[in-house]
Amino acid sequence: MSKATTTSAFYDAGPVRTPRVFSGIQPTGVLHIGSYVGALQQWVARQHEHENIFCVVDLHALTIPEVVDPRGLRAASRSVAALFFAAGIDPAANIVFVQSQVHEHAELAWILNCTTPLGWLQRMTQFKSKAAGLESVGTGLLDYPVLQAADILLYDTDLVPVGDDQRQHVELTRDIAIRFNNLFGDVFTLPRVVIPDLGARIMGLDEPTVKMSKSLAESRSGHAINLLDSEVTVRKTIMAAVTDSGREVRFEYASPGVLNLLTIYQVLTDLSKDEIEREFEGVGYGQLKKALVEVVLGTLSPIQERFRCYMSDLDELDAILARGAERARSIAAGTLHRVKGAVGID
Ligand code: ATP
Ligand code: LTN
Repeated sequence: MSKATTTSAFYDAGPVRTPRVFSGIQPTGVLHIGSYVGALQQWVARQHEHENIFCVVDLHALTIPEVVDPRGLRAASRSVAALFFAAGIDPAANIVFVQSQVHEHAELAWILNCTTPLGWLQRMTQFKSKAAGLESVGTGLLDYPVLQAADILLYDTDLVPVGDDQRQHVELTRDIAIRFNNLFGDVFTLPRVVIPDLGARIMGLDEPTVKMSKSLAESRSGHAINLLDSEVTVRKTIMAAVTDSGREVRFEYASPGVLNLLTIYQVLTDLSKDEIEREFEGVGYGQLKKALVEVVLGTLSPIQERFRCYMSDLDELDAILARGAERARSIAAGTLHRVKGAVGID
């Protein structure tokens, strides 16, 4: 498989046209601080520099039936969209929509299914880990990355800002696009993955060797800090975070638990490693945790306030998403037309 070029200095896609950014998050539960620093925060930071399309990927969420129920899914889609805006995504400057409202995604996924070798999907680490232990594996779980490729390719996307766990899916998207272009002509723009230098893989606070994830947070109370957690929960979760038996706060040689806390602290404060080490010189992990509680609360509290505001007017929220879907459709329809022409079904 080809390697997607990773861009960590966020937007240097070249002078030809304003780079287009596409990314998405599944409505499978409340977002945590990992998805915030790995994805959402970088979207917000660069939102006015580029043309951005941000999507609540509810069709992807259907691959995890135990997480969702019909009423729950509808509510979760709204709530994730409200969190995008609460985190600072400007609805006037960006296209934000719910995936199922633009049918072109499912249609393109089908066409791409027909050119994507099964072996490419069977090799995906996310598929292997999510399928492990399941009695019955839905076809959707295997096909998940093809739908993700359709999301990205429909918009002639240049850059896909995601956390480290999604790197493989964006590389696969490139491979799917290259294969399609080889078969049918130059139809798709090749996207590049954008992974933040810092915070691309926030680990579980209860188990710092596994990635913080929404699915694990469902069953483990000390695993994640959710963006909607109360002050009491945030304090309890951080103070109980796994560290080690040492006490010196240093980045070098830090155990995974301490490094994770330091990374969250660094990414939320924007301080340098030296500044952080000086701040905690001689005071031990307890002080680091207390300071982290304050920094996290300082980040979450304005987000929670704006979230409540968006959720208090669901008609307005739905109207923003409907406008987003309409704008998305106008781009997606053009690409799908091109694809259909290329394969001979126009
Ligand atoms: P699930 O457990 O349901 O698979 P998740 O916790 O992995 O969910 P997603 O909603 O799938 O989270 O991810 C949304 C975005 O956040 C993606 O770009 C993903 O790469 C990023 N992300 C998720 N978890 C982390 C993490 N622990 N650290 C950094 N980025 C993350
Ligand atoms: N698989 C991604 C969510 C996702 C996505 C996308 C991300 C679906 N479609 C397109 C970027 C671009 C995840 O975070 N689990």
